[in-house]
Amino acid sequence: MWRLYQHPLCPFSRKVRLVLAEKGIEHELVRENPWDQRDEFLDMNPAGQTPVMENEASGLVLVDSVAICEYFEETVETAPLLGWSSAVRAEIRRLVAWFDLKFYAEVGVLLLQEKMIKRVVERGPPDGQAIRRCTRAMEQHMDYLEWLLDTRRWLSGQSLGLADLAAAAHLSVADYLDGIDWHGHDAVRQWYSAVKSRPSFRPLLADRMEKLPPASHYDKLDF
Ligand SMILES: N[C@@H](CCC(=O)N[C@@H](CS)C(=O)NCC(=O)O)C(=O)O
Repeated sequence: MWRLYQHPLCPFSRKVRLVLAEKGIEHELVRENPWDQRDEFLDMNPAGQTPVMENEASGLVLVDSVAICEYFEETVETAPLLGWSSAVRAEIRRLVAWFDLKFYAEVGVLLLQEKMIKRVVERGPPDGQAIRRCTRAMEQHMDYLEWLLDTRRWLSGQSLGLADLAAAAHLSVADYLDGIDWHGHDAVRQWYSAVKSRPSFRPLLADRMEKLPPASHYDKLDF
């Protein structure tokens, strides 16, 4: 049995949860607050970041969401998520990196810092300037997604792939924290609603962070 050390509002953990669910890999969730820096957790991942996966039987430990997703893509044939050609795989990897690096740095980490860490851990007020910066960046990312989805059914082409799961995982955290203005982004809304309707997404919509309820539309399929 696999164990996934994860945080409910960690987009990288959410991406891995979606991959595991799409591929039907049995696992147990273990709640980890990265800011606690537990010794046992640092022993598995000295970087102190979620997600981490551990196989109880073999003792194998996998660290980093990209490494974890690619491990399961290589070892489990069900529901291939990386595409059928080198060109498609390159495009999927580009988009996964876009969300994991660019979106997270410009939007995700700021929202988490201002709306989760400050409220739940540090008990301080959010910084208005940081929120405004993040709102502007979010608008640009939504425009870019809208442009991509103008010509594509899914982000990397005609079928759902890892790019969709990565993007939806990151957006779902921003949406939980009420960081997305959906007005004027109908193509993105339609695409997100399609990902949101998948059985793999349901556990994420049911997940709650204590002392931090989600935006009221967060778990609605029609939002
Ligand atoms: N490249 C890593 C990034 C993971 C990451 O940044 N996780 C965040 C939580 S969403 C974390 O643990 N932050 C705590 C820290 O960086 O100290 C991955 O893809 O897994």
